[in-house]
Amino acid sequence: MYLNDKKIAIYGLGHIGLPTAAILASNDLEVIGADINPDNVDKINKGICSFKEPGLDELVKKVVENDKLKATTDLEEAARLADILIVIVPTPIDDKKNADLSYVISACKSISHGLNKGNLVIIESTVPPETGTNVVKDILEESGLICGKDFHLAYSPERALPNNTIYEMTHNTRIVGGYNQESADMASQLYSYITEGDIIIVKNMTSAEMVKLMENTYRDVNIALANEFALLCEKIDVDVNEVINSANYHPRVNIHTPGPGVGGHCIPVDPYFLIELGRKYDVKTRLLDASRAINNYMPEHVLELLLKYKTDKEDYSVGILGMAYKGNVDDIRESPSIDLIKLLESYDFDVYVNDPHVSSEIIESYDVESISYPDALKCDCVILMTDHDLYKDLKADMLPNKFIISTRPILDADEFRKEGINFQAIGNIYR
Ligand code: SAJ
Repeated sequence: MYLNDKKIAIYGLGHIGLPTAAILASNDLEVIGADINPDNVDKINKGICSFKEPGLDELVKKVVENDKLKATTDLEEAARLADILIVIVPTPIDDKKNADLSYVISACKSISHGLNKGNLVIIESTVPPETGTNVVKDILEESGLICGKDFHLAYSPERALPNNTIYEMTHNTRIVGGYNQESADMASQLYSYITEGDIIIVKNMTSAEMVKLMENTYRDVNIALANEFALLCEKIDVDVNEVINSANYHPRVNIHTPGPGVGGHCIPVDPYFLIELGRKYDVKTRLLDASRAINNYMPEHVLELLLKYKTDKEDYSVGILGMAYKGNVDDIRESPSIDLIKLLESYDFDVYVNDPHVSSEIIESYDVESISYPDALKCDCVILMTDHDLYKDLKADMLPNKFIISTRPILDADEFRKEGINFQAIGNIYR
């Protein structure tokens, strides 16, 4: 195995980079974690993980204690020392909804200053198609080395669900696309070392970049379809989740779940990379545009339900259950709750937010008051935005003001309605 005695540098020690570094280090490989955030680097070198991910704390602590993982802010030194260099930095979108490649470019520039002959560079960050061939390759060749000859370059997208990252990283299929066959073979050898899943080598790097974007865009489009079904079901005597669950018994139907919008740093972001590709090559992305518009509208729809079914009471209070973008995570990136909070600013409601996974400091940085779960339930209107496990035990007698808007299918509407609760839900309106 060519990996023996090879050093691996991981650029970006976030939700994917840190688990990747820890898993590689736990396979007896020497790993250098390179990150621009000194606090993050200090914490990791003390064996501390700065975000919640089951099993990761223990893994990081173990590999740091065994001297298999060491973090640094010296990105160029990491490149000089490493044989294999993996870039796993964020690729957000800018205010024009275009990919912001600044982190990828910055990491690659650091790498090019320390690149050595025989090195293998792998990009894992989600990027627009052709980034590897049109952006990364040129930056790395600023080292004076020739791609495909002096060093190797490949692309392999991460696929890991938060809260299950370690298992998925060591079991899911990996897609690999190389600048050339040798690059692809070297990258697939590395991944076969850490995952029991299959390694699928596709035609080239651009193909692998496209696979990732298609996976997440598939989800965004199908969530938009579920949301549009919900909007239709609100006009008739139907519970959208009952009919979706029933339709999904069809062996070839997999309708997703309606919700208050699409959050996270992947699913609502990645489709814009394909929309950008469409603009670049003058291809109309009608479905992708429409799906993004539907999902972006859903927080507004939650507000419409509030305005339609609220009472005219003075000093009306709204208690939002959940700041995180989805259940049982502490991540608020692109969260629909943030969109709803911004929409509520135009009204004179007293807005409170409860979230057992998100700190009060973070919640209150959005100019709302963080509140306990019991106190949130005392608000004139309670809005369930995030499907945290904590909220699944909510009962009718816990709602003194008898009005709730549920955006997630974790409560039984009939149970609440027979107790006289004004229970309004996305896709299931109570008349
Ligand atoms: N959502 C719905 N209805 C659904 C499914 C999701 O409204 O049927 C909402 C969720 O509430 C959330 C958003 O969509 O707000 C996205 O949730 P998600 O579970 O579909 O996906 P993420 O954001 O957790 O996606 C992660 C990503 N990986 C990482 O964040 C490290 C993504 O790249 C993966 O493809 C995805 O997990 C996965 O499913 O593996």
